[in-house]
Amino acid sequence: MKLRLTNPHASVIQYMLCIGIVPACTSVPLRDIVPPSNTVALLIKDYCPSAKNIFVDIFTSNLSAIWHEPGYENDTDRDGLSDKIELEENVIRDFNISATASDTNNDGYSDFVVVKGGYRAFAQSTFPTCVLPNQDTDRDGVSDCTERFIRIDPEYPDSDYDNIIDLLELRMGTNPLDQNDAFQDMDDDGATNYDEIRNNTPLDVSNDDYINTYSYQYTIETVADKTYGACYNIRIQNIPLVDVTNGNLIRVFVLEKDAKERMHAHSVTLVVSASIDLNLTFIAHGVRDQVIDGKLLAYELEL
Ligand SMILES: [Ca+2]
Ligand SMILES: [Ca+2]
Ligand SMILES: [Ca+2]
Ligand SMILES: [Ca+2]
Repeated sequence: MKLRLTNPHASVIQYMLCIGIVPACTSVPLRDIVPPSNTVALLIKDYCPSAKNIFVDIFTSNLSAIWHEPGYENDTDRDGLSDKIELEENVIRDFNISATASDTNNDGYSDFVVVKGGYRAFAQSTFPTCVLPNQDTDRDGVSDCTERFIRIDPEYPDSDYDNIIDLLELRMGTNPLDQNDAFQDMDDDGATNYDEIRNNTPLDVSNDDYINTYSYQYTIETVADKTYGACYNIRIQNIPLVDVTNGNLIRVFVLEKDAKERMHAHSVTLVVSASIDLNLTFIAHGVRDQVIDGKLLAYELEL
């Protein structure tokens, strides 16, 4: 069941209301505690913020997976909708989407926008023309076309100034236009929405031993002082992989603020085959919006 709102921010507000194909914000029995069968770690060595910028925080997301009650589910096309949702016959029929294409009708607006906004197939032809579907001016992982369409800021990675970038608010279920929701605790489990997004735990199911096995672990070490700020070694451990055919795409966002307190987002993207059978640590040197191809194993590994 979908609730269709007429408010111009409807598609944004709906995220927060947990409205979707599944019942909203309910508690359901959890699976037996089985830790992820495979995890990877990423060590970012010698990350130095741009001159005069200060390091704010780091966020990680395996874009090939998404929490969808009751578990951590595959998202083969990395659009923020689980395969489970996108393989439901009524959803395919109503929304004209698929589990293997993030933008099934190729109009520049992802299946996520279509489903979360409640735009059924007949309504999608009314969307504004998107000329540059891959343009992402603020580097927050959400295209300019989409940001304009859902009325968030395409030129600023954190539209509501709560230090969580727009992509992760959309994927995880907070409202990218509500500055107050970051430090609320939607599921009353003692972890703020901010911490849940940072650590990869669901906002609408109380954390328990099963969920905690999926929680990222961060270690941030200051390695050198510079005239303006410091440099860091950042280790992210326990990044769970899922078994998808096209590899897991893991993106780590590093947020900086400049002297005028403006936020800037940079990222490291790691593409790693789900078939690797070791718990590896990949190493990135700095954060330069680089992509590391974990299929080739042609980069530095810490074993
Ligand atoms: Ca999907
Ligand atoms: Ca963007
Ligand atoms: Ca935000
Ligand atoms: Ca919580």
